[in-house]
Amino acid sequence: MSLDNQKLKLYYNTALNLVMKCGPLMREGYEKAADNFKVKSDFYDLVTVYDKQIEDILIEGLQKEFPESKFIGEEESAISKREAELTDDPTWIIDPIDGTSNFIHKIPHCCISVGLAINKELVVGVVYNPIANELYSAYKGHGAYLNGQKIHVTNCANIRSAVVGYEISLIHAERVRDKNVKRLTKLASNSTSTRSMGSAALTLCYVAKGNFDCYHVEDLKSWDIAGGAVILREAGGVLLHTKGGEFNIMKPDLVCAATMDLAKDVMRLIEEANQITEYTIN
Ligand code: 2AM
Ligand code: CA
Repeated sequence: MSLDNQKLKLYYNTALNLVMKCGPLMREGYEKAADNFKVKSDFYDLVTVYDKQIEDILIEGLQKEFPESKFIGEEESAISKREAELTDDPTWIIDPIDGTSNFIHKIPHCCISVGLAINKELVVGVVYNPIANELYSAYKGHGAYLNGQKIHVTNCANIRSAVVGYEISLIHAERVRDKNVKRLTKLASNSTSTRSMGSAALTLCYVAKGNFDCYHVEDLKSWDIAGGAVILREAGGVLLHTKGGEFNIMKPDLVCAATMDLAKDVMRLIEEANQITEYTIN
């Protein structure tokens, strides 16, 4: 299927408008969430209610405008328990609330993330943090924007002068704890600063607009990454598979960086971390 620019722009504008339409609902959930802290089941249910409502609005709106669409969404996948499959059809990859823990705890760093893949290529990305009023957007070949202003990655080419993003909370999962502790230790010891923001989509945008210089994450899902991946690339960033090969949105283990030299530094440190057999914490 060949994709003309006008159609691409229509996909982009429609996604932008729909995502912005969900802003008030997400803000409402953000304000309410803390009131429900004490009751654990409610607290989870509440998040699910907002996640589900936002995803429904997005899917309904996109389906209506583009009946040819397929969808991969965090909520839809949780309900259907089907392993998501990416085909050549236009496929919207949706995370209705990324940064869930931030959302619940009133840390104003959470967002709605939407990516569009056509012929398995990511071509549109919209990431919206309605709490901080930050709307990141991009479509293939047209640059990346924050609230309408063009954004670009830094020119950082060396890990020693880099600000690195890393998800500390992934250490929670025992299966991947050892690898994450080693990699975090290596990257944090060799860079200027390391930050853990709790939203993969927004961290990709932070690299895109030059707050961070690089980010490495594994074991996440397509919807955590899709929207931010387009924004990062359109802002001039490098996006690779952790081992240096081509990035795959359906198994999005990634290194992203402002420059290829920096990406190589990150991959070298990951490799060194993988070789660690013993370490001492003192
Ligand atoms: P979420 O907020 O939608 O759960 C940091 O926590 C990042 O990793 C977030 O983008 C978060 O997405 C994602 N993530 C995915 N699975 C996770 C998990 N099991 N534990 C913590 N974060 C997870
Ligand atoms: Ca997510």
